Amino acid sequence: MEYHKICVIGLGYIGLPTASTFADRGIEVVGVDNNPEIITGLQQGRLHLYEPGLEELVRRVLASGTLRVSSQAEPADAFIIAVPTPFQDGKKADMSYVRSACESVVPHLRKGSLVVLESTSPPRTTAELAKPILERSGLQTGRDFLLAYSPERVLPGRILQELVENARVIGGIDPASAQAGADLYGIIVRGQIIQTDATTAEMVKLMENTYRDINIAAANEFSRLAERFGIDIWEAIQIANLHPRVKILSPGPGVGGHCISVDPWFLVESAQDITPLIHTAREVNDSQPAFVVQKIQSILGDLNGKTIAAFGLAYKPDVDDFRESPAVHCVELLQAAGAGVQVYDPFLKGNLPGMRTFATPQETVRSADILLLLVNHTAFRDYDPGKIAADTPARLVLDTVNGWDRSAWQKAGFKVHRLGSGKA
Ligand code: SAJ
Repeated sequence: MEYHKICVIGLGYIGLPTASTFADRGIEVVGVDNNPEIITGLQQGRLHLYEPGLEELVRRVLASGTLRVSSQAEPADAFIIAVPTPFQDGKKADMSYVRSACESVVPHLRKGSLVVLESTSPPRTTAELAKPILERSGLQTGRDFLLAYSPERVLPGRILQELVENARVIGGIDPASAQAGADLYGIIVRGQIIQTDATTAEMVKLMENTYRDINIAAANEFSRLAERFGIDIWEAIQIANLHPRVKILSPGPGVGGHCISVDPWFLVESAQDITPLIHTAREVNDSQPAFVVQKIQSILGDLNGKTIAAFGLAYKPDVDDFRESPAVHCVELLQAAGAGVQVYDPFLKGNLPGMRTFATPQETVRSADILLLLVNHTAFRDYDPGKIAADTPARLVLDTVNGWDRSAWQKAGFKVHRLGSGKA
């Protein structure tokens, strides 16, 4: 199938890079978002999110005219739906954005059009939610239009490369839809394109993120055991990973972001009775911030009146995304325990509600009792502990991500504690 015009619905972390990458191949792309601020900003060349290389790409395709942005969907050869699927209280997927995106396509659907859902969704969403809504157009799936599910699997921070290089799975509601999806993504993808059915593609995406969540939960539980048994988890994992069939991920203050900390719940919600492992892994990772707080209490005692200088609020290194961030959760728990927390994150523009943020590391460490490393941002790793020591009365460090060189900080006069290290 040939594609001359594509309509991408949702211009967030996935939709905007996807729309721009297609536009960069010379395809006419209309990017649609229902947030007027996003549309106005993009029309003026301003992006609402940070991703390496994206701003330059978006400006280029807007200037060349291959990408247009709009608040309304329009007829196209293919529609790509890339809207969020957050979870609501009670850990249930909020499918309202997917529902309204499908509804917005209905008036523009034509015979022969392809619709692809990219949003991470509970199993059977394409068949049981998207299909009936799209058929309100009077057209029938398979006979009149094509429908597929193709999960985005790109890593924030590497989105533009991974969009093109990663293997891409296309799950069709029928084989013709899978083939049409493969033709569409063949325009931009250099990695392998695998065709399957829609529900398998939905499961693949959820399994990948769930597998990672369970692996990190194991690492977090190992870090607790390491403290109990007086060993260093970072050393132990490094050694264990020399085994050719072992790849344990890293412990840390918890698992955040809008993907791994959310997606496993879609499986638990869909089949509560047969998912105890997935459920427990989520609970282990969600309880990790409380474990960090306990560790600080074991170092400082009562936190009332204590000042903590916390480094990092983002959900992971070198991103400007603070959603479901375990670092934010750690700070909130420390505040609830009576500590004053002074926070610094170079990726934060403006402020986050309830956080006392500072513009420089120097101001952040002033009057602190302890320095707490919560996110392994590259910029933090480059700190000179000698210079920091001159700006703070603190002589204690808790590193939750193994980001700071212990001996360098010790040389500068700090007593260094590390999450998962029970070694004296
Ligand atoms: N984390 C750890 N230990 C680790 C690795 C990560 O504690 O060893 C934490 C991070 O700090 C972060 C969270 O886990 O808080 C998630 O970070 P991540 O880098 O593992 O993943 P995401 O959420 O940024 O992106 C994931 C990716 N999925 C997989 O690697 C299987 C990405 O490919 C997906 O496209 C993305 O989810 C998504 O959109 O679903």
